[in-house]
Amino acid sequence: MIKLYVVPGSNPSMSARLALEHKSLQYERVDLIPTIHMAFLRLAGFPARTVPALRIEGARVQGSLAVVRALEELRPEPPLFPADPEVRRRVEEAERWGEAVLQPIPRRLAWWAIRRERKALRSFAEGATLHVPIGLAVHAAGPIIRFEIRTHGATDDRVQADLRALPETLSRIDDCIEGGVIGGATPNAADFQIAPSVRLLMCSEQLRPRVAERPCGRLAARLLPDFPGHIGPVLPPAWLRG
Ligand SMILES: N[C@@H](CCC(=O)N[C@@H](CS)C(=O)NCC(=O)O)C(=O)O
Repeated sequence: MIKLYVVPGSNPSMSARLALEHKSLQYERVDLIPTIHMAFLRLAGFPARTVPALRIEGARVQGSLAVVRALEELRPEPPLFPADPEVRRRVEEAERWGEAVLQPIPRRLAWWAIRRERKALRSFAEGATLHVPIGLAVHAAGPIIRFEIRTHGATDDRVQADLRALPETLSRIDDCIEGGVIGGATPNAADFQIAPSVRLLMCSEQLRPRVAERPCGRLAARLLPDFPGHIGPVLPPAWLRG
């Protein structure tokens, strides 16, 4: 049995889920509480502390890029990468950018926002099985939120800089769609890496109107119609000007 360890609202966890579904692989999803998940994964024998983490035929695989490649090896059809080497190179380049540059942006934004609006945490847990009453988890989440903010460097300055660069970031994704690297009829590994991050941005009611009608917003909504999570208007309006 394949087991996928995730954290609710985690964008790379969603990348792994999309890849498993693309391959029509049966799997058990284990929802973990953020921060606690790090100790849990170590106890479960994983070498690192991040989700997504996958147990597959006795092996342990961690990191969204590695998970996708393990699934491709396990079940080559339908593929997650194009057969043409040049097209594949472009897909892998977009996927790497999605993982290294794009992925941390909505993660920082979400933790920054959750600190100001605790009920957002509850909204991300919708549909997850956490084995603790959600009201209690949210009530006791102060230390978790502070830890996650430190871990991911979700400072005011950083979030403001992310927002200033957002038009450029979204344009880069729209260019990938325009160039046919992502957004095709059959999604590839770069679609699955990038779409969850765009969709997580769209959980912010202030950012959603800036994203939803763009090609990247439409792609994210198509691939992830049911992504949970709602962040209210916590961003200072001055950060959104420009
Ligand atoms: N870029 C990696 C990182 C994944 C990552 O940072 N996951 C977060 C949850 S969204 C996590 O587990 N954070 C704990 C930590 O950074 O120690 C990937 O794509 O798998």
